[in-house]
Amino acid sequence: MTLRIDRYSPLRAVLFDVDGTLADTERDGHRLAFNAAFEKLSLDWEWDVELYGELLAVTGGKERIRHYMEKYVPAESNKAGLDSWIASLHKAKTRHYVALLESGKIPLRPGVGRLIQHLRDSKIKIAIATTTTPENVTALLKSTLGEDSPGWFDVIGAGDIVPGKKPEPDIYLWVLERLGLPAHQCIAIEDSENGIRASLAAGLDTVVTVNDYTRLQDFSGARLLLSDLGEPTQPFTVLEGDAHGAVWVDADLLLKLKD
Ligand code: XBP
Ligand code: MG
Repeated sequence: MTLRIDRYSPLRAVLFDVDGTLADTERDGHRLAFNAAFEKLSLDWEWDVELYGELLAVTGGKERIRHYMEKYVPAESNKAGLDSWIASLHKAKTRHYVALLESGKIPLRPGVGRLIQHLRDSKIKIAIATTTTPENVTALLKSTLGEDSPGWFDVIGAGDIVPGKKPEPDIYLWVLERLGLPAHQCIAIEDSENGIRASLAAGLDTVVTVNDYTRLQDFSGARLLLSDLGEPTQPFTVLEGDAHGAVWVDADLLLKLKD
């Protein structure tokens, strides 16, 4: 089917979350980078897979470090200059994380590259709405989709540019404003409860693709809950909702979800 996208189309942009949605970046990406930064600063902290899953309740790396300190090393969390200490620890973490991405070890999740290309071909805008640091987004896109791929996105909203990180809707509202589009002409793709709370609060229909850290979370309000975005050779599994007989996500399916 040839899609006719004009200013009245019910679907003019797709807003992608990053961590857990574009790629499985948390367990073998961010977590390892945090641990490498701790080691570099001679801290005897180690975030194992299970503890990291618990810490993911707090979005944003700096916020996550502060939360960990308050809960597990409270004496340390009272020290003077804590904000700048956390900021420099987090800078080291970002350096490790970007190096890890540049080594090409973290691939996109199934269907992500295909859907991004298809939306571009269909003249549907694409955007990013994430709590992660901007350098991380650029490094992930370049290492998976190519050097010029950050330029494919009409808007990239990332990191500390808004006051409230997810589950606050701020980053989605920021991206919508820059796209110049109302929420009802857009759709969000998320992987976590904090993420969908943010997107729904911004008024966005939301498709969720779960991962190992998020599959048991509460996704009430999702238009569709899927294992992943699916590929023609690797169909998705529908966990909740009506996929209208589709086995991979494309613009046709996303448009049907807007009816
Ligand atoms: C997920 C996050 C991020 C990363 C860490 O965000 O909570 O904070 O875990 O990134 P999303 P930073 O799913 O919205 O992309 O350390 O750069 O904050
Ligand atoms: Mg996410």
